[in-house]
Amino acid sequence: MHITIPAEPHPVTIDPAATALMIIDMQKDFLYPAGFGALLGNDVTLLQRTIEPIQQILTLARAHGTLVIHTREGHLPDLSDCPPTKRDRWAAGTRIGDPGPMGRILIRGEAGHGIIDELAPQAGEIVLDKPGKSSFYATDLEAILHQHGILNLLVTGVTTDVCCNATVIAANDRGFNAIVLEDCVSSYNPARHAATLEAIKAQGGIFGWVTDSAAVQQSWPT
Ligand code: C5J
Repeated sequence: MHITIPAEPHPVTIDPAATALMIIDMQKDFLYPAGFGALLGNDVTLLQRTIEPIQQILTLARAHGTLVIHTREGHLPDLSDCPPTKRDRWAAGTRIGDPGPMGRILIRGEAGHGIIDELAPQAGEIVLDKPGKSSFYATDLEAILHQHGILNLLVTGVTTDVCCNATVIAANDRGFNAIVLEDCVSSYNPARHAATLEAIKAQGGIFGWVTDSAAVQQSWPT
């Protein structure tokens, strides 16, 4: 059975059974006022507006047995999976692995690396640790999606312009349909958020589609 979701640049027709919900990097360090993102001077309330619509889509996915994949950006404590180029461009005190307000910055197992309480994964849901911005880089994501017969990704999370965008572009190159829910993604910078969504849906959907949580909820089979 297929459904058609209103979207830009045009409606997208998908099989819900071949669709996964991706919740990208909804981590305490990015979203909580006591986290690393806030320490850098970012307004985390811009990101927090995604929490409620993602909760709604997550509830829908759980009710229908849709594959849910939570990702976390982070590195091993010894930084062996962190290229020096990714670390050294930042000022001391704000680099990956430096002590931050919620533990070592972007290090697996630290408090700030964890997924926010509001979207805590349930047993059986995939939690994918990724050392890069793209969810496909140095992870088993592509194999997992093929294993579950997934062709379509509902993309949610943060940030629109960085890890969501990198994942959408990589998904498109690998033959997956990326459908971004605009109220479920956000950036510390509204202009970059808007520009990224514009680029994704440009040229007839060069990287994918843009829709919102209401359109998905109304289209999903009951
Ligand atoms: C960033 C992300 N912005 N999850 N990470 O460094 O978008």
